[in-house]
Amino acid sequence: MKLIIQIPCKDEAEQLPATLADLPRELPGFDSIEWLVIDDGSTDRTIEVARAHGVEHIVRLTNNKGLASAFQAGMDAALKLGADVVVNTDADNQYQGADIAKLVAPIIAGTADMVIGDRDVLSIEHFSPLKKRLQRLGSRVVRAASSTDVPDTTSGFRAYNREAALQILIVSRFTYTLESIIQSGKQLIALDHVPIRTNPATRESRLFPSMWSYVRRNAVSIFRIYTQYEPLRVFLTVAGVLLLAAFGVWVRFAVAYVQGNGSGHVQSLILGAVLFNAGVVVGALGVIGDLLSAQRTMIQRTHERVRRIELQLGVKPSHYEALGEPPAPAASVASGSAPEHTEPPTGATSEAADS
Ligand SMILES: Nc1nc2c(ncn2[C@@H]2O[C@H](COP(=O)(O)OP(=O)(O)O)[C@@H](O)[C@H]2O)c(=O)[nH]1
Ligand SMILES: [Mg+2]
Repeated sequence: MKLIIQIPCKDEAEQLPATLADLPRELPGFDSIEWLVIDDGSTDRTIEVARAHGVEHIVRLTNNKGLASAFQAGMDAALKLGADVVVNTDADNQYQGADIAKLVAPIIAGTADMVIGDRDVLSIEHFSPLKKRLQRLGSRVVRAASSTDVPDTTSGFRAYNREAALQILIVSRFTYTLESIIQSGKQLIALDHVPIRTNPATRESRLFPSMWSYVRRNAVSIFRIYTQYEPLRVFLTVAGVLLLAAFGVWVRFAVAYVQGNGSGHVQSLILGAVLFNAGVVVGALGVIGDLLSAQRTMIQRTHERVRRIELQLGVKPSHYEALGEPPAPAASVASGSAPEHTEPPTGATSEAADS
């Protein structure tokens, strides 16, 4: 069994040494533990620092793609590097390396495909009371949307087995934490959570420069992801409200009409018609959304199978730099997570190897 611990990084040269020093190199149940840093267009010495501290694998995105894209690139690479279990942790030493044993335990026991570290948000000292309340509210919404019981939905400290890693396909560019939970709730991925500890904050969050941006981005993400997965429910609810309002206004007109004052309430008649039309249109959007959602499920299943085939074929990870290897030639780093040739272009590689 191989465990790969992946760390998405954007300009983390300062924090990375302490984070890496805390990571385990041996754990019961694993023959090997390797580290993978996904460098998301850092402009500092993140890569050199990672190398100097023993990171075996680097996925180097050419420019800043955002945490969700980096996470997805990391999962893809970890699978192709032969990981049986992938653990994701943050570069800022927020989580304690010793807790990785707790994270992987349910996976080794075969009782979960994906395990989320629960920080017990209420007990984190550097979170303001408002942030704690928002966290709890957000987590409640995600639990309802995903039909799961994950207490800490924005935790980045997680373990995935191969099946979970193969199935999860993040579309959102900004957050993977919420989408992966909602997706797991809808797919054949068994979720579990374990209590974990956190270290005092080493710096401010880079993902959320302010409380307002935290609320706005998470609220928008939850709404968009929920609508992607449950379009019929969302749109039909809105359509129901509009139709109900339309009938309410029409009843008002009908009462006035019966009382002989119909001409004084023509506005109600028109407003009712407008609301009715809007309700029908929104309902139709729900039906279209539902069809798209079914398409998405099909595409996702196809994608999962493509991944399995890629692994069998031995396709190499994209944007990948192994220890001691020269940087990948430009031609092979140009295309997102698209499959690549199993052999790097020979000319460029041998030239680089000679030098
Ligand atoms: N790939 C990628 N990772 C990022 C980016 N911004 C932050 N991160 C990483 O995401 C993790 C969490 O970031 P952090 O600033 O600690 O946010 P927090 O989770 O709110 O504390 C760290 O490992 C960061 O290096 C980014 O733009 N791209
Ligand atoms: Mg942090």
